Amino acid sequence: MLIQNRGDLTYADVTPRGLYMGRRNFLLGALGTYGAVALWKRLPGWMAGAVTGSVPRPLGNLVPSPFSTTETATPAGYVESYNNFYEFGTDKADPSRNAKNFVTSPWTVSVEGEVAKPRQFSMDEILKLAPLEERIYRHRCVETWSIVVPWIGYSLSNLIKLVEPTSKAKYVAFESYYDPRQMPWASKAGIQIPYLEGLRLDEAMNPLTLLCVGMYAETLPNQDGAPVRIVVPWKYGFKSAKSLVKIRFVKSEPLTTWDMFRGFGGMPEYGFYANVNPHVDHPRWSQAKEHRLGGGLFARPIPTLMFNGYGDQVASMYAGMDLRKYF
Ligand SMILES: Nc1nc2c(c(=O)[nH]1)N[C@H]1C(S)=C(S)[C@@H](COP(=O)(O)O)O[C@H]1N2
Ligand SMILES: [Mo]
Repeated sequence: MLIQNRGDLTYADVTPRGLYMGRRNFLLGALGTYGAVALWKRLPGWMAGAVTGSVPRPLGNLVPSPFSTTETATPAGYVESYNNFYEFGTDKADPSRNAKNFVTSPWTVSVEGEVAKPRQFSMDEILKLAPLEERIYRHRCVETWSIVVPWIGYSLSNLIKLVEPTSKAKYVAFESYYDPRQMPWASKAGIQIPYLEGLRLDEAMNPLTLLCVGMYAETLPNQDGAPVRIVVPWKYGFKSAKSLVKIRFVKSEPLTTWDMFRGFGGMPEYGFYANVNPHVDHPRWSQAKEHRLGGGLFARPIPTLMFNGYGDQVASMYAGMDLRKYF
């Protein structure tokens, strides 16, 4: 079994009841909650699967995090059904449908490059490497939608310290899983696959950078990056590589999928840093405002905050840098 439920603290113990019920409310909001739950339990498996994707397992012993926002979490249904995961299709609804049978066990993450102690981690090792925290983060996609997610994981720095980066390690490159047999949509995605991302070493060491193994008190659904992904809350969503298989420490800025991408007329559209910044627009749209998923059909866009509101913890890493040039 991939996941061991190591405690008896349930999600309901650490999370308000209303949030815990979010997924069912989203799916069946028109019905009363009790009726909805009763109906949910009767749904044939294929119907339930069509909406939620894989069947995540509960994760116990979650420690609350001082880095959590007090904002209300987005109902899980949105976070599980409106995704970017180009390996499983480019439409937001594709990953929840196409990743259903994605095989994520057994799984290993290889950590290599400029480190004194390169090694492979099994998923069991990753799950036990540090206490699992629930971190409620704002999460901002470059396409102007945003969500608030109770992610589960711990600071990536815990893993980085174990492998002991050498003095030559200045950047960290992340590589996502790619299997053309399981991900036949990837070849038509129009971007470089395997999905490559990267951070500067200090960004990767920042306590906010999360090695993420779950959300909403359960393991990650396939479409959200099972079994392990990165979450970088002050950057646009594309920096958060899903379904990680390789972490490589390198001397110079690594090539990434989106800074290699060329849009209309051969124009670059995405930079390496990708810090959330309301003052630097995307070539095709303004980045000044965002739409909170789950806010209802008539909700107004809300102003986007510099560094997605995490400036106190991260702004000093960019002191003296021109963030229009290094966007
Ligand atoms: N491997 C991989 N990782 C990926 C992507 C992808 O297409 N492939 N999309 C990125 C983008 S653009 C966003 S906004 C987030 C979305 O994460 P979510 O679906 O869990 O909200 O995943 C990021 N990580
Ligand atoms: Mo995104």
